[in-house]
Amino acid sequence: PRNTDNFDFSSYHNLSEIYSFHDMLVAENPNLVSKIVIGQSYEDRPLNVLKFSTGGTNRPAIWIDTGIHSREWVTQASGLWFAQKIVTDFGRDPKLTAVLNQMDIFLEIVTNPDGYAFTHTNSRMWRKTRKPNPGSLCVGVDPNRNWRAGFGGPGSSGDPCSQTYRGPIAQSESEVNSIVRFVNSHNIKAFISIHSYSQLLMFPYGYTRTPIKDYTELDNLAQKAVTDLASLYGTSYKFGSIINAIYQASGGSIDWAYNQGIKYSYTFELRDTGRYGFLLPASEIIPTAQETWLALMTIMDHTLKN
Ligand code: ING
Ligand code: ZN
Repeated sequence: PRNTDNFDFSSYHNLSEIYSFHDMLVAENPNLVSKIVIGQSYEDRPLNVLKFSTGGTNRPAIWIDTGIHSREWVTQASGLWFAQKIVTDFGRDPKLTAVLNQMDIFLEIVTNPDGYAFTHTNSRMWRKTRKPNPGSLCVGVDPNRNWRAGFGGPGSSGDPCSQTYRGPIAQSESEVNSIVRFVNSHNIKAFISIHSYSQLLMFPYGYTRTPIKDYTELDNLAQKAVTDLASLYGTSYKFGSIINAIYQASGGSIDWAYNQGIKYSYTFELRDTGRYGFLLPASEIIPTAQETWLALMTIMDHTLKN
């Protein structure tokens, strides 16, 4: 497609198609959208972040990432749909317009581009980064065990061949460290990281059973968000802290974000509950993105008002 109106959101796209989409969206909406390259991946691909902003300097902002695990294709596909939704709803939807009148939204659609390219060319089920591990034939680090939040603890592995290999040190992965540097130099109020699958909305912690200070507020907001999500197609989500809702996991991004002082730190597991798993049919992309958007709006609206 030569413009985003002809972009097919109901099918899965490769990396070059997604990167062209970024540039088309910026070209078509220069007063709202810009592209920031926050770093380079291990294989030297740009780490692109879309910035949606109506002006100001260092405004309070919402961070959303999709595709940190490359095989979770419905997440990158939903990220594309969110990007288009923001430009079409700005000035029309009062809630989103209110958010953008005071806050910026940062959206990293392909958070693990090397892995994503590899899922198209070599191995559909690739999850990790593509950095070689010295002394091992196994490649890659789990970019959601690599953050400095309980790094090295239970629910992560020291084995380079494991799907949850944490890496040699916290933030060893460029894909992770680039976000760390970006977030630390911006005014982020909500940090939302999107995975699939399992239909869950979770908040910190994953590395410890100690409840967060804001447990009640985040639990109540999660409940409201999943209720709003279900209002569209009846999709049922569970919610709770990571360690209670799914399993213990150390070195995860939202635990790090919360400990940096970003109160509204959430992670989604999108459709489905296992029938198709990571291989979700493309016919479910748009409904998944639409219902997820309702939950995102609930979180963004609450962030704006608090
Ligand atoms: N699930 C997440 C994982 O990294 C998760 C669950 C989210 C753990 C946030 C810790 C923090 O294991 C998938 N499907 O990747
Ligand atoms: Zn994941």
